[in-house]
Amino acid sequence: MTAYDTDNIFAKILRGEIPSHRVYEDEATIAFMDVMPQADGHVLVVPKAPSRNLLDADPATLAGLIQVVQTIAQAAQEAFEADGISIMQFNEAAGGQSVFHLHFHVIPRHEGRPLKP
Ligand code: DGP
Repeated sequence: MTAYDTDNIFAKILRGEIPSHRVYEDEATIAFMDVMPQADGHVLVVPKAPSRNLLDADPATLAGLIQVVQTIAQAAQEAFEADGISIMQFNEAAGGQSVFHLHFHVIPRHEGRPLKP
């Protein structure tokens, strides 16, 4: 696998070099609004540890991360009165990944409302 690149956009957000609208932070994780939301309330949950994607993440990072994903999903469902929540996660360009720092998408969904392209 390609090595982790410390110049990726989420690494810059984690270092505070570019702004983001943060909605959650703890010692291991941040969550912020996606700049290209596919639906209202689209949040990205990002570990502070430098993993390129799911394939090279350590189990402890993943265990903590998925708990935050659940917390954000519950909050998003309530805040946006969602009928459902989509959790999405992509690995490598061929798998749909465009920012090469591990992240989960948390997207509130409503009946009859498709995702924006
Ligand atoms: P992907 O790697 O395909 O799982 O998606 C990356 C997501 O990151 C995409 O939905 C758009 C979002 N994104 C890209 N650049 C920025 C940025 O500078 N700020 C924020 N908040 N989101 C970004």
